[in-house]
Amino acid sequence: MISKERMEDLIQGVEIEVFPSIDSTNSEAKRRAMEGAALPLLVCAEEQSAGRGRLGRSFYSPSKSGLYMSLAFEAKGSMADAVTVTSAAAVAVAESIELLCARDCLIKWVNDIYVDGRKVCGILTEAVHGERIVIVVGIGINCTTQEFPSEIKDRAGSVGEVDRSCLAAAVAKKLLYYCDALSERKWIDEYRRRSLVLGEKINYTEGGEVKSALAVAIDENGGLVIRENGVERTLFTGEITVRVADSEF
Ligand code: BT5
Repeated sequence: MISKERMEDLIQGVEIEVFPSIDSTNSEAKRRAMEGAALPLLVCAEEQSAGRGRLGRSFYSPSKSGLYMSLAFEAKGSMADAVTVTSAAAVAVAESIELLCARDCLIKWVNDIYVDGRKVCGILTEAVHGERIVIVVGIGINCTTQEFPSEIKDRAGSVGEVDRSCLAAAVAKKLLYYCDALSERKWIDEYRRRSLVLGEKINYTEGGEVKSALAVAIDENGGLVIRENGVERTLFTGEITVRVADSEF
């Protein structure tokens, strides 16, 4: 069970809500943010009936075998910094899984965490614009899930037995630490070190067209610098789907 009390012992100064079931923790965090909830706010659920990925995709969120969490906090600093939140979250998740599950993690630009060649976590960052700008970082980690729907069963994996309350608190703590000083990019070297795409030939889809390029660097903002026909450019958003060429990633 995910325990609110256990998390409150492990992390101070964060409002915490735990639901047995909810449509999406990101949707709930956004609703709360719009209602003026105190921040930072951590919303966790044992299962999601409408877990969301990017671009309208869904995130499989079965009961009690995963950690589905959203951390909402007020955006400080420039929006250039805000776009780096997803990469900060990827490092916070990778470090927490390595610490608590003893599994090595790789990060597939920009928002997927892989263990043993399988996606174990996805991250969805959204924002609520009102009197304050609130960033909502949604994180889904497969812990003990064994059976996946047929469309993802060859690509999805799990991190194994773990105290999900501890994992949630560890991720939230690290993410808040990194985001408290976003401009310092404290996580960027750890992001680069775990990159699955650096130095690889990739295929990316942009505007419905599949293109090939070489991934040459991750810049200071977490952008992916690619070389295509001798010309370098930087991919910024997670709205682009990247695949390492000739592999399952
Ligand atoms: C993501 O999108 O991977 C972001 C997922 C974010 C989920 C969290 S859970 C808490 C919070 N509340 C929400 O409603 N969402 C967030 P994307 O990169 O677009 O990947 C989606 C794709 O990953 C799907 O189209 C599937 O191919 C695959 N997928 C779906 N469920 C998966 C799972 N449980 N494990 C691994 N892969 C999955």
